[in-house]
Amino acid sequence: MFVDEINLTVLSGAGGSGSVSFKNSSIKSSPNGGSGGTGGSIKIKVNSELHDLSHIISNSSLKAENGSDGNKNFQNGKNGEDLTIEVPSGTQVFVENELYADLHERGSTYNVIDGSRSGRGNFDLISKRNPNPQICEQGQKRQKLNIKLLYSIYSDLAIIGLPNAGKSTLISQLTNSKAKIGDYEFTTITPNLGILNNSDFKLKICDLPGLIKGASEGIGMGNKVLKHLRNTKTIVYLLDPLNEQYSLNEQINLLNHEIEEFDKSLCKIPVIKVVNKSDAIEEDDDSYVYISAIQAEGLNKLIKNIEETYNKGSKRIYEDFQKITINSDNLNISYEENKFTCTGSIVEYIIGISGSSEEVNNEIFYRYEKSTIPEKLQEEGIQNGDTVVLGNLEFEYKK
Ligand SMILES: Nc1nc2c(ncn2[C@@H]2O[C@H](COP(=O)(O)OP(=O)(O)OP(=O)(O)O)[C@@H](O)[C@H]2O)c(=O)[nH]1
Ligand SMILES: [Mg+2]
Repeated sequence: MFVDEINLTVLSGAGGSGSVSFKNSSIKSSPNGGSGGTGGSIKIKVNSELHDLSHIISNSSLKAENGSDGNKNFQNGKNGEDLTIEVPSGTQVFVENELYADLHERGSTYNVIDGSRSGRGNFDLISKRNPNPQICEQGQKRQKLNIKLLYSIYSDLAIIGLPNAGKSTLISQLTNSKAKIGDYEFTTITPNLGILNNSDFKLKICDLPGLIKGASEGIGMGNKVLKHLRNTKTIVYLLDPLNEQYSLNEQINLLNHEIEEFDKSLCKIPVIKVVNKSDAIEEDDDSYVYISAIQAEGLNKLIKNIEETYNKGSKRIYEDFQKITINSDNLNISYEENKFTCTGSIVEYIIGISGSSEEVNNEIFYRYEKSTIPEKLQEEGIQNGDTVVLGNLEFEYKK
């Protein structure tokens, strides 16, 4: 079954924690605790051998490997393996309905979430301020993101029209495609692909499900059809003179309108207006190409027209687009009854320390003072005597 849309939850690997150890354990000198390994990242990579998303399980949770913890004697933890999701070229990545990546190039890789930060061991924490640390950092937890993958087929020519216009009949005549044909509406529910092999001319053709009024708002299979126009070079409007509801002109207006409403940029793709079922009507308008798909009449003329339009059309260039997803340094402050609760990855970093309790507290306050939190708290209107909450730590605010 052809799959062109998938929702997924992805989680980066957690960072490994550092360790506290000493060469001389009786007097706790010469720190030699190793650091944790970084967690694995989540990546999305184009594999041009793929032609849909059916190899990915919808609504599943995909996790990268955790980094392992550091150990005594300078043993650093191993980094977690990245998890790479392979997708066909022509895949878009959405986070909360916002486009984050549009992947076209072979091998192109999008970093959805970086692996979580590792914690340093007491050897890596040696500093002038603390030459003999008895503390280490904990690794950062997994970062989670809900994403949607959307695949749009590449084609040289897409055939669109109202239900029953004869689109599947036409692709079956032009190519090797075995598209299902029926005298009822919505016979086609997923796109059919076929190759037209015409001596020096080879075209990938796509037959799409029928479009109806309101398609751009998702009526019928509307946006599932329209999104496949994103990666096509030429469009055939296949018009049905036997349609009892819409005249030829009304069919053109309907198709133009739905495409424009869905995505204005698709209006630039050259369109050939083809009237099918010429076996059943009089041909009386030069602005159309008349064919009878069922009787294979007028197809050579149509192929010539497609060839000319295709060659004349500006060659569409598909460029990758990528933007960074997770801002790893985030801070949220909530306020209730003189209590300012701070959460986010900055806070996790500040309080993620273990070891000797006195040193842990000193280090937390040192990091807190150096961070942007005091300034942000002032902006939020904190007063002396109010309470600051960082994780499970509460203290009185003093300017
Ligand atoms: N008279 C006549 N009938 C045709 C012609 N082409 C297709 N048909 C008939 O029209 C009906 C619909 O054909 P399909 O090819 O399934 O149409 P479609 O546009 O793919 O339909 P959907 O997938 O439902 O949108 C079938 O009964 C075909 O036999 C033609 O050139 N002349
Ligand atoms: Mg069909």
